[in-house]
Amino acid sequence: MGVLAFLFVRKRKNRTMVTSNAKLLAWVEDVVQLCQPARVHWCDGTQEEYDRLCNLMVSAGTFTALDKNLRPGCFLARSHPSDVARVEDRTYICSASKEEAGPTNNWADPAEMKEKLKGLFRGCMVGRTLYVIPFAMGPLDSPLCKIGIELTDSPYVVVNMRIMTRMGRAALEKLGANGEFIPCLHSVGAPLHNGNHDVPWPCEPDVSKKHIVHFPEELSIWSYGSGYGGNALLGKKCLALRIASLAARKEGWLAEHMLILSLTSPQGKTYYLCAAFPSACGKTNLAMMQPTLPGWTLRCLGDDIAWIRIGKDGRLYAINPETGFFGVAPGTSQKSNPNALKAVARNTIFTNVVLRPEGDIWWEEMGVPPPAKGIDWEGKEWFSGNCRKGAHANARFTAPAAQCPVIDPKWDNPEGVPISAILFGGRRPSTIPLVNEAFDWEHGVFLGSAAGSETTAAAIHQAGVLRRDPFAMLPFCGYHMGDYFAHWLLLTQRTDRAKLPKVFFVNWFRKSGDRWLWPGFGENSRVLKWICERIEGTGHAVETPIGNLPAPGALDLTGLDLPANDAAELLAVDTEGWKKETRDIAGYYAKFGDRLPATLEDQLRKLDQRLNTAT
Ligand code: GTP
Ligand code: SPV
Ligand code: MN
Repeated sequence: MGVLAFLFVRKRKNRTMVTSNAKLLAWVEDVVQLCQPARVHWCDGTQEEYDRLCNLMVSAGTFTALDKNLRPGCFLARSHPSDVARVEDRTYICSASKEEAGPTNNWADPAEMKEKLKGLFRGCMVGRTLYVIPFAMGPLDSPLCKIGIELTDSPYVVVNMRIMTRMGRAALEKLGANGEFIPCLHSVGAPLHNGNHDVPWPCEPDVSKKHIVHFPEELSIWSYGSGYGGNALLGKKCLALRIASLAARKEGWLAEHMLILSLTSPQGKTYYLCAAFPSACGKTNLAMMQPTLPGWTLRCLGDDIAWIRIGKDGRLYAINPETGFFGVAPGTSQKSNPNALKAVARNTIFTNVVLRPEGDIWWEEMGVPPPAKGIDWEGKEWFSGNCRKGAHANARFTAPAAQCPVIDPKWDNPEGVPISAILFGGRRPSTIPLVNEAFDWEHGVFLGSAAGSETTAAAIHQAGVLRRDPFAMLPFCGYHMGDYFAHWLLLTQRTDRAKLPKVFFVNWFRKSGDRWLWPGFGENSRVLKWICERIEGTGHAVETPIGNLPAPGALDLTGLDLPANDAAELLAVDTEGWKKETRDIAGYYAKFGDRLPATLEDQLRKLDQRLNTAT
């Protein structure tokens, strides 16, 4: 027997000990044949394994261990400059027909794409270890829990997945001998041929070769060429949003790009809220915000993804399928998000931030002075006053959710929490008011479908351009967006409409020139208070052509130094701006053709009429 064949038998033996799931064993075998890794490692999810992989990455130069006193258990990674954010242009939904993927997704013929991917994956793990990562999205005993298996050649992915998901032996046990799993194949696309030295951040630097591909028919994911964030941590956007949205449509639930929070009033009543804002538009910040209004307590249940189903009582219940935060670092400060700062005090992985000489980290608008001299995200010497930014705009931290000081006691409740309000939002420097309540469910779905936002650094594209980002799901919906709207509208038939949450649209990002009109962050508690009062039926509103806005004096601005003109502008109906908005929405809706639900067309027509009667 040759050495290789011998190794193989040993490995196979090892594998049968780990699981008896024949489908999983066969798939791993196929991937080993295709990708030709040097070794296979089945992840058990233990602390010991995590520590070993972190140390391995320190030796390889991928990780820098931070100072044990300043940041215990923390590491810094610097990615390749070509690999710093999600690649939306390289992300595909390969449904049987282009029509099913719809006008908002990149599509390619599934058979052709599979062939292309096989070409890319052939031999792509030479010289590397293939890690088998069993993981669960959602509490293991939740009715919504889904099992995924990620096969990756990146130890960085393994340790991040351990923070972000319920990873390891328990997930494999839940899968059992005959359970179903979502196959998630990932490679950084950088084989290590004979004696090639590894680099700190292996990836495929040619962006045109990166591929993030979803196959809706077989519910599988293939990701090639990137090691960063949502491109590589496949439980997150690929599984928990794109693939889950397909499952949700079929099974009658919702997979959403939403935070989940609880808010308790001074009277002791608790409300659960979900909010969908596009990437880098404030979910993590709102999810763990410190209310400035006395007597109000906010707790965090999730900061990025919510899976929502109809409970036995007919209300909507949300769970957070993740167990960690992959949050935007720049801008996180004691003032903006003190709870995030506490969450990243230990056991956290920082990617693309500044390294301080004393072994701590720094980023722009951290609220502490920069180091006189440090190392920037590209590994170059960097000094304060440098015109270059030290941290990448999409630099992130990966931190365990349980470390958030305001984590809600119900955050990993298998049944989830009953939702009283859903918020939509985005970065809108003009026109869109601070807060607007939908008249009813259909109007709420209309507001969500028409949501727009200025683009951010979370994806590789031009930042700061206004684009429609319906339900903050533009890059994350696994099927035709028109059908997705219809799925939302259908909820009135699946449950009693009186049990559905109230819907609001918020905008923290109004500007006057370069200045924010609204202070945001903890002060957003004032808006949440009004929302709770509306849920209770006590808050006052005025009916306007665009929705219900806070009546004069209804928004609690006590103690806030907000100029009266700014307050008025934040809550005014900008009729001309909205007329422009309706024209823009009409143009956007035209993309969906006859898959646009008539209800939404009707909503747009009625809005137009209301605006025209108002003047
Ligand atoms: P993803 O993780 O990409 O989905 O982003 P996110 O929606 O969680 O966004 P996050 O909370 O990380 O905020 C991103 C950026 O928006 C940061 O730079 C914040 O400082 C800024 N931001 C968040 N909330 C507010 C706010 O209320 N007002 C203003 N002006 N900026 C905010
Ligand atoms: C987002 O872009 O919405 C994120 C970061 O939450 S990533 O995980 O990279 O998708
Ligand atoms: Mn996100």
